[in-house]
Amino acid sequence: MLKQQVGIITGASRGIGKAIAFKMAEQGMKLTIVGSSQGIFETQKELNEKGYTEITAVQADVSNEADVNGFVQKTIDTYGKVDVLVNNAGVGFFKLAEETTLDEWQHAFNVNVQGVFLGMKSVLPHMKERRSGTIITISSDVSRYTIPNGSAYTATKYAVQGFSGAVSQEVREYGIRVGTINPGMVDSYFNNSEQGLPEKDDWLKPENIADAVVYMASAPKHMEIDEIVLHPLVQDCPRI
Ligand code: NJP
Repeated sequence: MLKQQVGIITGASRGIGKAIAFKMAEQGMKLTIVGSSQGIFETQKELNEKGYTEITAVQADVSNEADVNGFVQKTIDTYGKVDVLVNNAGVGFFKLAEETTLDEWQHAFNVNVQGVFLGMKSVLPHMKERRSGTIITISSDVSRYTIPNGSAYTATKYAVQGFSGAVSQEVREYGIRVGTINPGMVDSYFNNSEQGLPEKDDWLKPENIADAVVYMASAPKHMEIDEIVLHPLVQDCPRI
């Protein structure tokens, strides 16, 4: 189903985005992978070593409009189209509201919200012209309910959820699907953590989120999956 399709994955240097890149490459997709650090070229090398050669790596900042337009155009120039955009790049930190600095607040909104806006804004004219496309944003369980000590991060994910829902209503007549994947605790490098720490043994794995992305992207064309919510069993959270 996804074979020969073209995808863009942001935040693929590590963690969830890297797992998504591997799962999509396994499906036979051609990919542009994006990260803000040189780490993105390491992901490309690892994919190439597995035999996945149609991988373009771009070091770019998702909150910068020229960067985003650059990697979208590069994808179209290289592979001729964009079928799937995965807005995965994100930053998280957990602090009381009054201890959050303006710089931290703005950085979180720039990456988590503006990055998603710019990605969608850049691919939508192309997808509308082709009357086809799927946009998947890795949001969060805290886009639907609040937690203490994470107000700024929570606010970004509520914004992403609202934005994605409204865009979905704007573009469905063009055959474009827009959905979110809302995970709970995932064992990645998120929030300056390390991946693979023993205390995170029971958490979701990046591959679990990647499987959900593949499922959403490969749904039949007439079907839109608005949202997938996933939690590790050990995480006690409200039903919504
Ligand atoms: O985090 P991490 P995750 N431009 O830190 C990239 C959401 N989520 O995989 O700077 C471009 O391992 C960064 O690239 P680089 C979360 O909100 C997670 O867990 O090159 N890229 C790296 O590849 C986020 O939206 C949990 O290292 C930028 C990647 O983003 C998504 O899952 C729970 C960038 C971050 O990798 C992936 O996060 C939840 C920029 N300006 C939601 N800034 C969880 N892990 O528990 C960062 O509910 N990146």
